Amino acid sequence: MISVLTGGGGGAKFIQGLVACFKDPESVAAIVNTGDDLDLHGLRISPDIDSVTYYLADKINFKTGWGIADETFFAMGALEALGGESWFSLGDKDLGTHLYRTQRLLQGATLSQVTNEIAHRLGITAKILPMTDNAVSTMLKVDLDSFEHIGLTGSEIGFQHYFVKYRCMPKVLSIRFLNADTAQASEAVLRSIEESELIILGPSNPFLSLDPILSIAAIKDLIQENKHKVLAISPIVGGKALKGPLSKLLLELGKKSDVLSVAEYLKDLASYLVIDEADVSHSDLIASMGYDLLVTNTVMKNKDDAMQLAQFILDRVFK
Ligand code: FO1
Repeated sequence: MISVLTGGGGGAKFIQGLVACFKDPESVAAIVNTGDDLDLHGLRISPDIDSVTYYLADKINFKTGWGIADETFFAMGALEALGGESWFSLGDKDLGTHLYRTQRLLQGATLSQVTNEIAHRLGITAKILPMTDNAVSTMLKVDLDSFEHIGLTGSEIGFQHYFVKYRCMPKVLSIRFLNADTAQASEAVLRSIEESELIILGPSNPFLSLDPILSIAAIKDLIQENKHKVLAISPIVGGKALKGPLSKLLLELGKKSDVLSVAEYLKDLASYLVIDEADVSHSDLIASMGYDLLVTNTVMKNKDDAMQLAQFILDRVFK
């Protein structure tokens, strides 16, 4: 059993490669960030769950890392023509997922149950586990003078407003996870961590994809108790994040945009760290933090790259 904590496109892409390395995909569990989730147009949208689902169903729009391939946006076009909110692009096929999830939640199903129903319907046997069935929201306190906006009063915005509406332009002052203190980790998540021979922190943004998951105390405690079997994959390569705001965020949070900052940040959680060949010069410093260091190509341009990275990890850890 292998559990992967994931958020964003990078983590989901890696999971597709990892699952492809197994003849029994049900031995892989994705523990997915739901801090990005939002209510929009009366629909409950869970972007990181959908990215993992679409990757594992081979339906993903590989170019963006979210949404469905060969998508159309007629519904959004019609909404826009009416002057409705259209900053968050929901494809016509993707809307089917949000309609189904919202309908099932209204009928009293949990997010875990709905996620499992959708995965099953799409022929996915790997486990896709929301970090919690409660609503936890990633909120960012930003410098209102650092970006163009109309009429924002408070300086705290939700993740999707930061990431999509304002295109990560706001200067981030701090991040918090609303309701994390009362949210319950799903039993399936805790069980999967306990039963796993290896727990992987995916190549995801530590602050925006991993921290929401770890903001649930029971999960963070269990990860730290099992640190000896935790492996992290650096989301930074050669001082840059392959996608998303991680580099900018590191600088705004007073850190350097390099693999050392990530290694420092994760050192109480993981015993292994996988870094890219581009960062091999940092090996000694990282090893001095106590990591068992693995160096390989971590840039996943396609599914084969993701499979190679996953197989490299499996070969080294289960040697
Ligand atoms: N990301 C964007 O940059 N622009 C969008 O319009 C957008 C729409 C969208 C719709 C559904 C969905 O599941 C994801 C979507 N994303 C979009 C990505 C989303 O912001 C994710 O949270 C990121 O992948 C980071 O986790």
